[in-house]
Amino acid sequence: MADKVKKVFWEKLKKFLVPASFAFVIGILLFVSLRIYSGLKITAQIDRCNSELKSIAKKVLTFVQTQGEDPESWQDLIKAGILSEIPYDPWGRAYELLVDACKVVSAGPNGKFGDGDDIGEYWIKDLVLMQAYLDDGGTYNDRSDDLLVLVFSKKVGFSKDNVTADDILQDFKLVTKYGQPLDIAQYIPVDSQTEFFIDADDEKTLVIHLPPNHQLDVFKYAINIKAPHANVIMARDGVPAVPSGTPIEIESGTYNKYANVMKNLGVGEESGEDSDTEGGEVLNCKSGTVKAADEENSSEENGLEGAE
Ligand SMILES: [Ca+2]
Ligand SMILES: [Ca+2]
Repeated sequence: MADKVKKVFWEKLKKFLVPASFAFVIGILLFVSLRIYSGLKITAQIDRCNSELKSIAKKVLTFVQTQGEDPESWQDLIKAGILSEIPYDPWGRAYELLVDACKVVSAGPNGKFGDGDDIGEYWIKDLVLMQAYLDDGGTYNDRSDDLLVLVFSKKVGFSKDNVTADDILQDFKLVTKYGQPLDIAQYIPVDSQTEFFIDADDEKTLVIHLPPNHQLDVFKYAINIKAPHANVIMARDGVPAVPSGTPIEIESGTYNKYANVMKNLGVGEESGEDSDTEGGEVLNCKSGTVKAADEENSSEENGLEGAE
């Protein structure tokens, strides 16, 4: 009798257990395949995001090359006919244009900017010295107003406070066209009064007022300057300057682009024409103040003497 009861019990249990475990297994399979599916989906979205970013970065570079300046927003690219609309990432959020970093960024799968899953692409990655030239500052026979003008591939910043022009100059390597290194101190003697500023129009151009006893012009067309090392000059996004493989020739000439600016710094005042020309702005690196070049001729305020 007891056996019969047992048998019936087992029969009933089996009837329950078989479909239950079947459903359980199906459930697990479903769960695993959903996870795989969403993982694959995210991977595909990331791949798409990466390839979109590459194509957008190329378009921004086209803008920079054709317009000669960085775009300020997507609207600039739309106006220029390079983009038809604001680009969106695979998660439906607008890509961001980080102009200082020369980078296009997606907030990534989590939708938040500034963390590890962001995806980005530079249109200009490295900070490289593009051009270097001597500007005679407006007075041909006077070395005291001579300038060394350095044009970089992207906006520059500085990695430490109270950087002096001497720090910057010592960060360069001078070599002859034939590759022989030169002692920079011999040609640009250290002078703590040396002033420098970033051209506020493009923020990529660094202008160094050379000490009056510099010898750089002796070389005329026979000297190269190598891109700086990482310790002082950096790109605005904190990417350190990388030494360029290609030395850049210093052009020697009678550029007067900065004569107006130097006049405002109290240098070379007796030089020729009174320039009320394009009043660019001067960013004084030490005080961090921006000053309109045609504001006034007050050389005391804008800190030539604040150099030490
Ligand atoms: Ca993110
Ligand atoms: Ca001069």
